[in-house]
Amino acid sequence: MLIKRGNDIPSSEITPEHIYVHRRAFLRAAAAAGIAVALREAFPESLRAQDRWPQGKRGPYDTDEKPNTYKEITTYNNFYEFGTDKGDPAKNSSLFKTKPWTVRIEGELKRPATYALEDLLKGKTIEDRIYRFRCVEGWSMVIPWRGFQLSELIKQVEPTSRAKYIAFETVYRPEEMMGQRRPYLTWPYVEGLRMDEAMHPLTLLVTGLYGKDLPNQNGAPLRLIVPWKYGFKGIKSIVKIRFVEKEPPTTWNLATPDEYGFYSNVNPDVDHPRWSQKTERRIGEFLKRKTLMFNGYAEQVAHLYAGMDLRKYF
Ligand SMILES: Nc1nc2c(c(=O)[nH]1)N[C@H]1C(S)=C(S)[C@@H](COP(=O)(O)O)O[C@H]1N2
Ligand SMILES: [Mo]
Repeated sequence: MLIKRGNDIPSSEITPEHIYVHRRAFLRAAAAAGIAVALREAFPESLRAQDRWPQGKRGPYDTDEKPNTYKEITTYNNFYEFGTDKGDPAKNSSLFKTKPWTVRIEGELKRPATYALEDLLKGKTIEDRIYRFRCVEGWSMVIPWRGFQLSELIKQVEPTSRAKYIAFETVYRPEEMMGQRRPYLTWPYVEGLRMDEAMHPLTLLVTGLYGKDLPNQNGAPLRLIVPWKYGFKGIKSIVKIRFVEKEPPTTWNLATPDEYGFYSNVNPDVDHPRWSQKTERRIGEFLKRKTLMFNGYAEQVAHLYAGMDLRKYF
C-alpha cells in the first residue's frame, strides 16, 4: 500500500479550511436530500398513508385489532389471474388496465344496465372499515378496506322477487392476466352470495385500502369483501353482477367441490378435507391464533344460518 506522507501531498490536494467546512455542509445537505429521495422511494405515498392511519376502532363495524402493514396486504396475495405464488400478483399485475372500467348489472332486476365505475359509485356512502380477513389456507390479516355496502347498490337497482342469489364475475382478459392463459382455475373467476348475505351491512364492495384506491393485486378497481367468509368469496376486479333465482356456480367449488362449498363461512369446527381450520396464522405473527366462528362476526351473522346444518352447507 502506498502511504502518502504529509510533505508528499501536492498543494492542489490540500483543502483550505474554509472550503472544507463549506464542503462538509454541502455534503450534509446532499446526504439529507439523498435520504429524502431514498425515503420517498422506499416509502411511497401509500406507505405514508399507513403511518397516518388512525389507530383503533372508529366505526361500529371495525375490529380494534392492529391492521397489517400496507406492505403485507399488498405483497402477500391470492389472485390466480396473475399467478399462484403469494408474491406473483404484486409482480405481474402492473400492466393490468383498470381505467376505464364498466360493470354490467343484469338478470332478475328492473333495469339491467352497464355502468361506468364512476357512475356506479355516485351517491354511495364510501366508508373505511377495519375487518379481519381469514383465508381458507389458514392465514389471516387485519385490513382497513374502503368501500360501500353492497346493499346500497342492490336497493338502487331493484331486483325482482325472483332474485334469490347474486352472482359476480371477474374480468376475462388473458392478454393482460397471464394466469388466465393457464388452466389453474376455470376462467373467468365467479362467486356468489345468497341475497340475505349480500344485503348484510358487513358485506362490502371495496374500492380501496388504507384510504387509497385498491392496488391491482388486491382486486382493483372493485372487489367483494364478506368478512365472515373465507377469503376466496372476495372476488376481485368485478365486471358483472347478476341477480339469479338459483344458487350460482362458484370457481373453487367447480374446481374441488368436496373442499369448497358455496357458503364458505369461516368455521373452526368444520375442517378442510386436507387440513384443520381450528387455528390460523396472522401474517406478521409467529404463534397461531384460534380461529373464531364466522371469523369473529357470529353476533352479527349467525342468525342468517339458524337451523342450517353447517357441516352439510359448508
Ligand atoms: N378473481 C379472483 N378473485 C379472488 C382470487 C382469485 O384468484 N381471483 N383469490 C381469492 C382468495 S383465495 C383470497 S384469499 C383473496 C385474497 O385477497 P387479497 O389478495 O386482497 O388478500 O382474494 C380472493 N379473490
Ligand atoms: Mo384464500
